Amino acid sequence: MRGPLVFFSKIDRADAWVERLTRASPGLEVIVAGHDFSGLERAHYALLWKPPRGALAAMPQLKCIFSLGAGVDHLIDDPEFPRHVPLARVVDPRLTSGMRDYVLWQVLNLHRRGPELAAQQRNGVWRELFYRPNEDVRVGVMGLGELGRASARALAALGFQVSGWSRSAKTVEGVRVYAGEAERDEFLSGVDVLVCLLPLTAETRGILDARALALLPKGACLINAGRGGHVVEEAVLAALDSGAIAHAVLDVFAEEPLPQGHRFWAHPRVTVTPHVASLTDPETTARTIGLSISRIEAGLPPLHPVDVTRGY
Ligand code: NDP
Ligand code: OXD
Repeated sequence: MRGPLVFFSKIDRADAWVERLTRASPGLEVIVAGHDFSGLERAHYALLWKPPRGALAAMPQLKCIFSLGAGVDHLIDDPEFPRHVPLARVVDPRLTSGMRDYVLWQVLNLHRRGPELAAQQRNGVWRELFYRPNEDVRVGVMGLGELGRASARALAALGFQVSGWSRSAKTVEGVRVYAGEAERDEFLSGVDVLVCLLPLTAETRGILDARALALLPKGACLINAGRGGHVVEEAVLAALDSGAIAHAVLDVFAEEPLPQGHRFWAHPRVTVTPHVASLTDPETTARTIGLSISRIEAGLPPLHPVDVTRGY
């Protein structure tokens, strides 16, 4: 007997998700949870984005937990996360193309000196700003997973010199690849624009600290669309203030929403976007979740399972 799916997200449209989920899984009971998770003991499935701590412990009969995003740190950081329950994440062509486009947009904007041109316009200044050929610009992508690989390939197709870094060795056409701790410093020291698309795990938290930023060539730019916890905020601000880093594009933050008055908001060389680099599409994702539920009911694992021990 298939029990209900509990949906929780403070930012996504619950009505749209309920409609898509019930279309993808006819007969599935979907319960939209508020902040109080009591009374949900019957749940067999949970689809969650940043649930309150302890929420998962209130659902002891779960057969699978679905992250409403590609990242799962918002779930497994909960000390009460039930590690014996299968966990699945979003892997979806629309999420991937959304991120690819964000990375292309931000890299091109930095390369073509968009922030400086915008400042010139604000000040009524007409001055030609020159830019280098794409082939002379080195872009490095940290994380060569679903999102990193697609972004790296698209950057290479535009003619940039692209490198990538991941935990295990990879082959990505047109991309110079580095792997593991041993090759991280060499990777960082050869990038003019660094794009972070890592998952947040015990190993990657704070990975972009003062030491790592100091390895980048002077005047390099940073784009962080992974998680806020990847950067040490004070180190980024210090590198910007000293000119070691020319510009930082930040989509994700240690605290979201980014608190009012935070220095990132008004820093002239920081671009802030509100965690919109790519968005989960309810239509396609609900279909995948429907397939996963059918698989689980048939005794199979869900699609796109997460290795909880590894953290991604
Ligand atoms: P994947 O799991 O497909 O890829 C993760 C990549 O990171 C892999 O290449 C992996 O290496 C690498 N990696 C993990 N740990 C380490 C480590 N310790 N050292 C070096 N490399 C490491 O994830 P996705 O590409 O699907 O997503 C990446 C992240 O993007 C998400 O976890 C999320 O935080 C963020 N995201 C942000 C969004 C936004 O709107 N800002 C939207 C969607 C996702 P290996 O290949 O060897 O396993
Ligand atoms: C995700 C995100 O993990 O939106 O999908 O950050």
